[in-house]
Amino acid sequence: MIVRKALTIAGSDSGGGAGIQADLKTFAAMGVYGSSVITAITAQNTLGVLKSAGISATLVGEQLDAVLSDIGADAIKTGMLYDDDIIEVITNRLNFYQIPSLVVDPVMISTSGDTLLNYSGVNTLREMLLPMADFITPNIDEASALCGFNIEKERDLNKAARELHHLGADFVIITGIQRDKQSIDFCYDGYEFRELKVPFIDTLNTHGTGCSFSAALTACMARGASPWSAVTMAKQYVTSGLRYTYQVGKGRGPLNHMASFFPGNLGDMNILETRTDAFRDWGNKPELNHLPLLNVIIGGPLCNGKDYAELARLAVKNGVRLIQFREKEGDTRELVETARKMCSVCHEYGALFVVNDRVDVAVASGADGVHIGQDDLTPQMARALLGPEKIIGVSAVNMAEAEAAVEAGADYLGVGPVYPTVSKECRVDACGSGLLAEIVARVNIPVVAIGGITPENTLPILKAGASGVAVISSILGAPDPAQVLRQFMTVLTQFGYGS
Ligand code: TZP
Ligand code: MG
Repeated sequence: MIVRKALTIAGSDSGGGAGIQADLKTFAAMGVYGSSVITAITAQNTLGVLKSAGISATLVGEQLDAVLSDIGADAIKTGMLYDDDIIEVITNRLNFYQIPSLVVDPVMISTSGDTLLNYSGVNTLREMLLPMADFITPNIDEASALCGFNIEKERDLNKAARELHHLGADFVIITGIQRDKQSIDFCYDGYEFRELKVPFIDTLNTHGTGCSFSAALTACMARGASPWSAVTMAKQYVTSGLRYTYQVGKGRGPLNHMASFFPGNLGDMNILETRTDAFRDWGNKPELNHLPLLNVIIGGPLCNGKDYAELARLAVKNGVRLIQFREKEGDTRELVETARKMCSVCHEYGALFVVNDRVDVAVASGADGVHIGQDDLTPQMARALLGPEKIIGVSAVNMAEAEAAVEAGADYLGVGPVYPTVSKECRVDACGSGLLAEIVARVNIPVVAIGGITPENTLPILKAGASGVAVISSILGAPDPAQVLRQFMTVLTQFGYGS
């Protein structure tokens, strides 16, 4: 199980839109495990902060020890820190635990005008915490306070970003700039300045935007993203949240932290990408183990009149580790029914079961994944729909398609037709083992060869480096399929199957 972990050190917002609550929601939506160290409690709602009180610095330190000595964190963010005593404890602890990535959101004053960090806290933050920061995400006012001069003109942004970098933050993001109907974050990584722009979303419900941005950035860093792509993804996350905000309370409501899931409009590229990214490489994805793999594809005219679940049983009993259900005709309900039975047979024997083309049938039958082609849903769409724990196989006929599929998040490739086939009208001629070998050398996921494969012609394919073969007619069209299955297994065993 690969689950990355993020920790937020911040204040509690009883209204749930900002602070610790926003951070934890954001971590969850971005697919990382979230923990929290509370520095202050605010009595707060969408109208403002009614009262706040700091937690004792000792107890803040104890919370940090509790989390970091056990759970750990791949990235940490700080938000409302309340006072200088708390900042001191935090910097001491963070020095001790050596966290890979630290995002400092130098929260000072709430949008409603309430003080969230005491006066001497600003100096302590600048002197102690800033030098440790991998990122700092101030708005214009906070950047001005830290730099000691007012940012008034565009060119002051450069100066401020340089100054914050000089003070020790590796990557500076001055947030919340509004110009020409665009929302702009001004970024500086010590090498170049870039403006990150998205269309300005005109909504009053912006409570928690800053917290959520820095939390999303932290989540992306915890997942191992590069700094620039982490900033881009974080901006995308907040933009979707603002586009699908809803009214909570009588004042400025929060962005919709769960926009990727609810209302979850996957037609929105922002949401699609946020959700796909959140699911990428995460969770208990079933492994294509026992390589090289014999992948039997069940469905189509050769199966007419036969019981698909029994065909699957025959295959998995003879050592097949991956069954694909490929049926181009039929009612959806019947397909789901058949898929469920096949799936349960496969699982009984520890084999994997994927469905061709139909992501809906795969979800409804509890399949381990889908196998999709170039005309089907994109791999990103499939990932967004299936979640993190499923296998996505993609068909490719050339290098460009193979590389694009890997980039799009495929878990394995089906490459072919390697030999001439009658089971499918293919877009290209048989490619032989040459192209197969080139693709295998270029991509870092398993490649399964397909098209006209028999026990007799399997050896060159395995020698070309394929992780397995996918077969229809030489097995389903044989008078004695079990015998052909055994012949395949003999060849695969020579190539390490079962050892
Ligand atoms: N994709 C490329 S070739 C092919 C598919 C689905 C058909 C493979 O079937 P057979 O009968 O094993 O050649
Ligand atoms: Mg297809």
